[in-house]
Amino acid sequence: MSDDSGVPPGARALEPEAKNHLAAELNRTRFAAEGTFVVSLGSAPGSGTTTLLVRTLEALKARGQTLAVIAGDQPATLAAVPADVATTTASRGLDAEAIAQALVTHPAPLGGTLFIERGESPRLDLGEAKRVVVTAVSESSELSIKARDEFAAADAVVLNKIDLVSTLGFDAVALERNVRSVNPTARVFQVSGRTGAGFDEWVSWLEESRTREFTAMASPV
Ligand SMILES: Nc1nc2c(ncn2[C@@H]2O[C@H](COP(=O)(O)OP(=O)(O)OP(=O)(O)O)[C@@H](O)[C@H]2O)c(=O)[nH]1
Ligand SMILES: [Mg+2]
Repeated sequence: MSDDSGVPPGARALEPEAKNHLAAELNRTRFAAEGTFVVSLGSAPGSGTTTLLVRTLEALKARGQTLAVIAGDQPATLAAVPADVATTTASRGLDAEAIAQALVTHPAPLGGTLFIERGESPRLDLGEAKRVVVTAVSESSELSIKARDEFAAADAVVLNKIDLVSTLGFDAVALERNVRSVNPTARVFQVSGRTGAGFDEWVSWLEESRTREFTAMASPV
């Protein structure tokens, strides 16, 4: 069948959302086949994400993991991560296809963990296993309308710079309550990328999630 344009419906260009969905599914299939656990980190500028990521990489490296990073438009991250962690930037807007393109030249570590630093990129499915939102006590405990979607879609929320909580008088209870109002199930971690406080719990969650992901891959229901 064709409409007035004479173009069969199946031959039309996909809407960007559908196109991203397809690319994300392809990424997911690839990650499952290669046993790569993929975590994306979204955050507002200055949340301490680079510091958090570097410390997280060091902790996972010490636990014997193979790691890689795709930094969206975050060149500072490339300079900061340990030299033996493979890093690259995504060539254009951070969507699922950009991730697939980055993986052509920088394959994800087989059986390892790949972090994607999303920054403030729009909330798109990249094919990741876990979506994490990083916020900091230097920001507001109220969630902006824009941020609400991000928090609602997160598997975990990391409240960073917890070493400054009393200095800045930040209300961590209010933040957690606000997160819960849009997302009752997300894990919430309070950490300091500077001092390492809270890292045991956060890094253990990453490891446990990775193990669960592989177990789920090995025995699909
Ligand atoms: N007190 C404290 N400061 C931190 C912590 N983490 C990062 N910082 C400081 O916060 C500033 C920003 O840190 P980055 O790690 O570059 O943060 P970012 O979110 O990657 O920043 P951009 O990529 O520039 O948006 C730096 O001055 C860090 O030293 C923390 O846990 N506690
Ligand atoms: Mg950064």
